[in-house]
Amino acid sequence: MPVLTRRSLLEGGPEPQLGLTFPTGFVWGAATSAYQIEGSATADGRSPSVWDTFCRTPGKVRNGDTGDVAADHYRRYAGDLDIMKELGLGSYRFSIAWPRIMPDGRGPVNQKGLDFYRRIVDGLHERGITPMATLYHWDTPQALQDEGGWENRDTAYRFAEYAAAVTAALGDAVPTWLTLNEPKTVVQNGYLNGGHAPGFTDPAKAYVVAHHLLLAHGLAVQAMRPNLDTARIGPAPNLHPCYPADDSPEAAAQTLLMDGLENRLYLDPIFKGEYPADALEAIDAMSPMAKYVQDQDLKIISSPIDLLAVQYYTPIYVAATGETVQKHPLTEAFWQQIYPQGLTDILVRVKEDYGDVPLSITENGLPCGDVLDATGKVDDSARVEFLRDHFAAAHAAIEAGVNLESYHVWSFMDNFEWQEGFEQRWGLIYVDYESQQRIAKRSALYYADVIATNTV
Ligand code: IFM
Repeated sequence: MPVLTRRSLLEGGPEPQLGLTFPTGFVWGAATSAYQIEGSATADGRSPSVWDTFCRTPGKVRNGDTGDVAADHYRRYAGDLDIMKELGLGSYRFSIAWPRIMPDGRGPVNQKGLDFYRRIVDGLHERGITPMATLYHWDTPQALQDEGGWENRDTAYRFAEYAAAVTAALGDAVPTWLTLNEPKTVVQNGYLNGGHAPGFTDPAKAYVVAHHLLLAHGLAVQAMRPNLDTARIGPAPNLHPCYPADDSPEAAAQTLLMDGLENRLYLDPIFKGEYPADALEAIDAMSPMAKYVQDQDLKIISSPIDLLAVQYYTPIYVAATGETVQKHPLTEAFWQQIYPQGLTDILVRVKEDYGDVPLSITENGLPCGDVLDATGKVDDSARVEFLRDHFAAAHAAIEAGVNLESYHVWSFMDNFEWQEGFEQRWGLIYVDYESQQRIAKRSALYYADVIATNTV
């Protein structure tokens, strides 16, 4: 049964357009990740990940929510792919759950886990949607965490082994492979502020983890290459344009340092084969990371990539004290300021500093207090406005010469928002978690029009 009853929410016809047409061939997509939507946490041999453990630790996740059922996508995937087709998606970015493929964190491969993603990939192709797969969206197998997780260099080699196994099976059927989703979030939330699994608040560990994540990326690129003829590989960092909060030289200096820790720490090693000196100096005062960098590591990390996946949510403003400052309206997420120009700025900056690598926006979106009203509709006008302004910002980057090829809205559907549980809804499609019914929000209808016309 179609979920997008066209115009059902829009009494006056389509949303107003800005008249910005994207280049022919521009790809419109949407994104999700495994633990956030799949559920079926113990099905077909899946083992616990650090998030299963974290969710069961009292006080860590709002309302004690877990991803045990989530949007039940593992069982309802075919209907969800049908909705994607109705939307007109050209690309669907999903993640593969490491604990489904290698339940013990190392071989042998669990065929039933692999079969699920084969069904997803085939189902997308049957519907004319191009798959884009992320190999790591934070669900480290608990078995590896028990051996030290990302603090343990060996985890990077286990990740490469898993990446090789998955690409040996699915290969070029997935034309774009993304290695790590937002390594910075693992470092900052998983190891600095403790809000995410595994829940540490330890800078010493955090930056060792940063190096091992980057090493895992490089080792995975090398391990996957022989399995791919045409498919491309890239990382998916979240980038934050950093701006001084005032005109003082102190704010400028603090902003530069913030940029080092937020952006260059993850981009310089991949594109330039070196860590940024200012960030390293700051890290030296907090962490023994430098001692963990072995000969050849930076060569491995800078193995050539084919594209950069950019995730943009918010700018960061930095005061002379080094503290961050709010300058723009917030979304329902306390950390997210609405500033579309930041998207243009970060895309242009990547081109200027790192060259003309093809770029894909692999996440952008917001939670906006979405409510299912008594008539069964979700009028998320704030999301329509947010998306329109950010699409326009992407268009401006293309006009400025950025090689931007696609845009993936976060998220295709409501899902488990990590420590916020199910309270924040980020989807184009509303999920009624009681009935597991899917309901198209106003933004889904808006997005279907954008896709159909390639115009914002
Ligand atoms: O839900 C997350 C996603 O898993 C990673 N990027 C940010 C999103 C919103 O917080």
